[in-house]
Order: sequence, then structure tokens, then C-alpha cells
Amino acid sequence: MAESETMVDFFHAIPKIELHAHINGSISTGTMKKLLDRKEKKILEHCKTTFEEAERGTLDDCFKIFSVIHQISDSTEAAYTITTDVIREFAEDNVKYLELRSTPRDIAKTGMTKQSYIEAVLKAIEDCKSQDLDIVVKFILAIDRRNGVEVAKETLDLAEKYRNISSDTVVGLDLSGDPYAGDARDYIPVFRDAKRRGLKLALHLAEVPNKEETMALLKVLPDRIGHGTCLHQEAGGSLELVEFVAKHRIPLELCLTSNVKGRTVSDFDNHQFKLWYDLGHPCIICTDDKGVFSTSLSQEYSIAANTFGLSNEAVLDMACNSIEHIFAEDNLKATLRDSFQEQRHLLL
Ligand code: 6MZ
Repeated sequence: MAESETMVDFFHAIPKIELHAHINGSISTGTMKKLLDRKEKKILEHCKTTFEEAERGTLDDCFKIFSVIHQISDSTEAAYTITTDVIREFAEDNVKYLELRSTPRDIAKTGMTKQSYIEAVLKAIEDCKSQDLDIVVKFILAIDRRNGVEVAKETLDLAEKYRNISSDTVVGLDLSGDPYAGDARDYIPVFRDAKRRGLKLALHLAEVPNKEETMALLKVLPDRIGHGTCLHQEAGGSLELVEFVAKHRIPLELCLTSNVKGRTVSDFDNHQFKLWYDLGHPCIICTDDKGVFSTSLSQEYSIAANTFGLSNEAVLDMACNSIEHIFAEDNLKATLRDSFQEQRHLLL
């Protein structure tokens, strides 16, 4: 077997943890085809729903793509199909623990409500449990920063409600959406309330430069940061932001292909991964939107290893260390640690 093929197998074989995956951004082309086959969706057949392998765009292009996908993912049946397929695809990529996130939406035309959307996602997760898939799946409800504080409060209530009836499948809240839209500081009381109610927070922070907003949100002490692209001075952040994140050891969910294809980072060599990894800071490699960006978690590990010259041991350590930052109970962490250690011996 050629060396490159062996390496592809290696990244695939590593047991992995995925903590930053938007459901509707993760739709594969296979699932997209299935959904487009429905007669009324044919009209969207030629709309762009992915960036091809070598293609790049802007963040604005990403958000245009999401609005097309949302027209295709507009019913509880579609939500169920998409979630089921996304879980299967991550399981096939040897992801052992997955936190999916998604924004609940109401669609009058199909009768989908925020509640029925959440229930469809939870049913897909539940049904996957009874199949022979070696993967644990949790769910984070997303607050889209374009939608305002009243919707965010409603999302918080829904997260609490479904956490209580889903035997801890719903674990927390995300803040996402177009980082140029609105002012995320408006949501701080909602995040503080979420923490009081025992929900975890995974917030998109500093995806684009915005020092004041970023510092205000950091003071809420989120459990994890999505992207953190512009925390450091050279990217429009500041030493104060870097020191705050480092001091509090707030883990970073890093999505290399997403940032390069969305052009918030010029190229892989200049990705913020290096700065944080060299500081010994908790870094979790994630996909963000594997469908939109034509990637997989194995591919993201391979890009990180090749760009930054990481040894196989270092890559395995990174996968294993990610376990410490999952939004799940200690006994699940212990089980994952044991099984990752076993795999490590087989892979080295
Ligand atoms: C910010 C993003 C994102 O919620 O319909 N989303 N928000 N930055 C990103 N970087 C590229 N990628 C995805 O999945 C799609 C939604 O996830 C958020 C956006 O709000 C997008 O509409 P769901 O499952």
C-alpha cells in the first residue's frame, strides 16, 4: 500500500470526538440528492449547497448556502433523515462521540414547529442508539444571533425542557449565525441564565474581529469557544483576549477547512491552531459543516497533522484529550478514555 494511503487509513482509524457540527451544514451530497428527489424541491436542484474540494468563498457565501439548505431541510421528515444520515456518516468516520448542534425553526408551510424539529432530531438520535452504531450522540440547541433575544430566551426554555425529558441528550446552548449580524452582547443575560439552569455553553466567538463583544462574552466563561479565529492581535484581537482564554483554559473548537474556505484565515499555515497548540491550550479539531465544506473529521486531522508536522502520537493525544471537553458525565468520559487507550496501542 502507498504511504499516503496508509496515512489516510491512519486518520480514519483514529477514534475521534466531534464537538462542533451544525446539522444542516453537515448534510452529505447523498442525503441532499435524496431530499431533492422530492418533486417540490427539484427547483433547488441547481443551487449551490457545497464548496467543492479546492474551492473557496467568503463567510457571506456560506450563509447564502445555508439559506438554500434551509429551504430543502424544511420539514420534520427532512430533519429526521438528515440527522440520521449525519450520525451514520460520522460513525463511519470512526467518530465515537458526537455533539450535534442545530437552530430550531418554525416552518408554517409544512407545519414544522421548533418543538417538532427538536423532537425529530431527538428521535433520530434515539433510533440510531438502537442500531448497531458505535457512537454516542448529544444535542446542543443553537441560538442564531440574527434572531434576537426573545427567540434566544425561547430556545433556552426549550433546551431545559428537552434536557429534562431526553435523559440528558440535550446538553447545552450554542451561539452561532452570521458573526457580522447583531450584537452578541445582547444575549449575555440568556447565557448567564442558561448556566444557572445547568446547561453548558459553546459559543462562536471572534470568528471575525470584534474585541469588545468577544471580551464581554468571555466574561460569561463559556465552556467552549467555537473558532476563536480573531482572538490574537495579528488577526484583529488583543493580548488581553489571548491571556484571558489561556488563563481560564477555555477549550477551542477549531475548524481548519471551514475557516480557510470561508476566508476568515488566509491559509492552513496561518491558522490559529498553531498559536494555541504551541501554548499547550486545549484544542479540539472539528468539521463545522462537513457537507458545505466537503470535508470529514479524518480529513481535518490529516490537514492539521500535515500542516503543522504532528507525529502520530501527537495526533492520537489530541483525539484523546478532546474527551476532557465533552458535555457529558464523568463515567462516559472514563469509558471513552479506556477504549481510546486500547485503540492507541493498536495504532502505534
Ligand atoms: C457561524 C454557522 C457557521 O443550525 O440549521 N453556522 N454560524 N459561523 C459558521 N461558520 C461557517 N456554520 C454554520 O445549521 C446551519 C446553521 O448553523 C450556523 C448558521 O446559523 C447556519 O444557518 P443548522 O442545523
